[in-house]
Amino acid sequence: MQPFLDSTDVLQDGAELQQRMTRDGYLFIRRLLPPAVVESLRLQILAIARDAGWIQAGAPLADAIADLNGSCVEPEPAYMQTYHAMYKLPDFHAIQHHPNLIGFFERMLGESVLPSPRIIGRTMFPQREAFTTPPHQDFIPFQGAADTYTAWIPLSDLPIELGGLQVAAGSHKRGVYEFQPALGAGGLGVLDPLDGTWAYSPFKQGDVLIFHSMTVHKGLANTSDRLRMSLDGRYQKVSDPISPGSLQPHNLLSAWEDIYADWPDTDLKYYWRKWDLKIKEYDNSYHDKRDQMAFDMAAEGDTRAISTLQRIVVHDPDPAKRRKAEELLAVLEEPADA
Ligand SMILES: O=C(O)CCC(=O)C(=O)O
Repeated sequence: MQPFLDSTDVLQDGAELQQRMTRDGYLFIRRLLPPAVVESLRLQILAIARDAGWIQAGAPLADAIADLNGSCVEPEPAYMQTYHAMYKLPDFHAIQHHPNLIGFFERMLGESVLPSPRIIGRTMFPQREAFTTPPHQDFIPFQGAADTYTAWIPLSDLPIELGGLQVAAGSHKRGVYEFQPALGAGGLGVLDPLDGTWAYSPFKQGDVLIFHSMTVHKGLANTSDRLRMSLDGRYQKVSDPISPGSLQPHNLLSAWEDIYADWPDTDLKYYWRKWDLKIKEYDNSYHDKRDQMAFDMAAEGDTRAISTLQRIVVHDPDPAKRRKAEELLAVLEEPADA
């Protein structure tokens, strides 16, 4: 595996950032965010994780030593309940608007930038390697403009045992790849192994990995004894279209009114309403295909369908489809190392 190309030295050069993004489909910037800003948010999130029983009570909070009795994965109800409390933190959202991030995207895109309200937080328990994020393209879940970019922000240093994220350099030039249901975030995996293209480096707190919505990327397993926490936020030109779902909270179980209920007065609330955004309807065909494949695989006893079925149960508007997913989940066993 090759190390990330480090673009920290061209951070102020918008044309060079755009050129490298066009060529490689990703940019890796050391200390794009001040570590103190990231650490402050991490400790707030960890306090919620401790209250949920995700962290060993006797160990220092900052060490984030996992309590495996609390182990869960998105979108299981136990995970979503705690995630909801994290999602209500104002700093969870404010970090996406940090001037260093906005300035970076303005230079690269050459115009005003829209941070997508649907920011995502992830907690990866150790010893759930089967649920490591499979290779995928963010275009399928997010859609809107293909020229949408993800900023992946680890909340701590990530030495290799904590895992992290890998990107397939140059993979953004070939449209949407063939996929099938897979365990882990998103519930689908790209079939092409993309051998020889994978890039990864250990992260330091404050480092940010940015990639195009068509760039294939995947998780690296957390083999440590600690929780791995990260955020991923999306950015695009204000003038480009966005899908309705990108304007909704990621946890979906609540509305913005609920998330904002205890916030002080801040212009971060509903910040996107100041623009006259172009809305582009979501194309459900990718998820319809994924879901049908998951039903077929589950009927054969294939446990790789589990994450897709869990997503149907939580998110699908069709009660018959939700019921079918529940029935299939009830008879599928989790993979042994999960
Ligand atoms: O953090 C992860 O494991 C997955 C993140 C991801 O896939 C993303 O940011 O699009």
